[in-house]
Amino acid sequence: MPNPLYDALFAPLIERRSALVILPDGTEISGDAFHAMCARVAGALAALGLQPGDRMAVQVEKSADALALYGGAVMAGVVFLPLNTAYTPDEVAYFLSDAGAKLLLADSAKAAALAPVADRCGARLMVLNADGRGSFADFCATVEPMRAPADRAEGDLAALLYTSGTTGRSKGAMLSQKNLLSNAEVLTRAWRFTAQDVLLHALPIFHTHGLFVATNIVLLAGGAMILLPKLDIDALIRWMPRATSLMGVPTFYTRLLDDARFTRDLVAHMRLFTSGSAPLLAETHVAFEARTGHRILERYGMTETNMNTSNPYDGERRAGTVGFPLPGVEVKVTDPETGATLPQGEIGILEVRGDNVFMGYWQMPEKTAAELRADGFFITGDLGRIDDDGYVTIVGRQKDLIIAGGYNIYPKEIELELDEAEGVKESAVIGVPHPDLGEGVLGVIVPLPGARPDTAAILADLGTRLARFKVPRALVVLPDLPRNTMGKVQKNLLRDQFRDWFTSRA
Ligand code: MLC
Ligand code: AMP
Repeated sequence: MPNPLYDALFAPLIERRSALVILPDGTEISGDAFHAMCARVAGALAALGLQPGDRMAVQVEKSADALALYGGAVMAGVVFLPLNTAYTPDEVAYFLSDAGAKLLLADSAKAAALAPVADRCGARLMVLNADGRGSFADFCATVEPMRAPADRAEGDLAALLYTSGTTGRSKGAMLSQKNLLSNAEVLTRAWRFTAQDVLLHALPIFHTHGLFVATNIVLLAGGAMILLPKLDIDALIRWMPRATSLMGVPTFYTRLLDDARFTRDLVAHMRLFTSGSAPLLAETHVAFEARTGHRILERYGMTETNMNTSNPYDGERRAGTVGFPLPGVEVKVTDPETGATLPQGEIGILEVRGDNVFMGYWQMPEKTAAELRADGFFITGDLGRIDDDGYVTIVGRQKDLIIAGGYNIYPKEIELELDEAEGVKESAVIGVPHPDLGEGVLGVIVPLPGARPDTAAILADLGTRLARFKVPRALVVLPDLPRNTMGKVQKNLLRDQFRDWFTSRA
């Protein structure tokens, strides 16, 4: 039975005896062994009663077993819903109920806190730890591995990835098999991945970058990956002589450059470094080339669209730009007010169309209609321009969004919480330059008359409800917020005022 994503990415593993996954301790998992892990997961999902199209939420630490959950879901036709391990039980509750997930897999450390949440949302909770143990693993050991994959078509939903919204409510981006497969094919060719490649995989596997870009390309090319649980510069340096490629967010590259062991000799075996998810400073690009002789290949993507543009593999990788539209992807720049296409060179909203663009937001037809035009163009909310040579440059964002270390943080979600805090009249959350994360989150609060808000207590309380990476690193108290004549908070003035907040404290 056809299942295009499984057929292209996972079926070829059955015949493969060479290493697909290399673990930090040097253990190798061959392609066929990894396929067996996926088939067991698929068998378990079916035995638990999950049907093709049902959603499975996963909040587990990164491991080969965690990656096999993705393969198992694809094989069983179950929709994969990965969740940031930093999300609090409150946050997980929203995703579970919104998606109507039938199953939640979590680490044992979180199971107690998640049990009532799963219960409330009607999801079955099972445990999978990073060491491969837990009730789900035990169950997998008792079932028959799935033999033939579930029948799926290109247009069927493969994954649901939540992205926060400017109104504070997260939206589930529906990604079809075709969205994922077409992008993997395009990127594998564009970046020349082959069976000889060994990717240093240090990104989280709950986002597009680490889950789809990194993993799908390695699977499609028949290459291997060194699977590190997280960014660990010592491990990167240790493994680099064995690898051919690294995909990272800009923080990967600034941290590597901060380490004297990162030298031209160390990267002698590497052929490609890519960067994305957040802007790479031109100075990082230049410093990286001076140190290593390699020009980082910067590309631009989104959860909703997978990858849209990329600097060329051959040809000039231009610092400060995100390169050209990928084959099969159309990019245009439009007027934010009218939606009319602007002449080349002018700044406007980037819109993209292609097989990479998602199917819409899960059960949110109005939001889908507002961002995905009837003709297939997706309104990214990124501001950019296309120069005479065709290079796309992102100059800013129309959406009120902070990107810290490659994680998206929507100020509105935090402001809604801060506004409720004791002694707070109103708040504004801004992103200002951060030496390590690109942008850091800063909260500005205005006290109620006569109140003296306890900022430390407010931040501690926020951390119980919001993932730690969203919690402002500091709260500044101001008598009022700057507003324009329409009454809108002028965040640009706040960003100017606090521009040096993190850099001066580094
Ligand atoms: C960790 N922390 C962060 C953070 N990561 N704070 C803000 N932003 C981040 N990105 C906080 C933790 O909450 C914790 O705070 C403290 O930093 C230490 O945590 P850590 O886990 O030890 O951090 P570290 O390992 O150093 O992680 C930093 C990082 C990581 C940059 C390596 O965040 C990372 O791997 N980012 C990649 C994100 C990514 O893959 N994005 C792709 C999205 S897809 P406290 O308070 O507890 O001390 C996409 C589309 C596309 O955007 O184009 O790719
Ligand atoms: P996410 O919703 O997590 O997928 O984040 C997508 C957003 O990340 C995009 O809309 C951009 O704002 C940003 N982004 C991704 N790649 C780049 C890049 N190379 N340069 C600047 N911003 C980027």
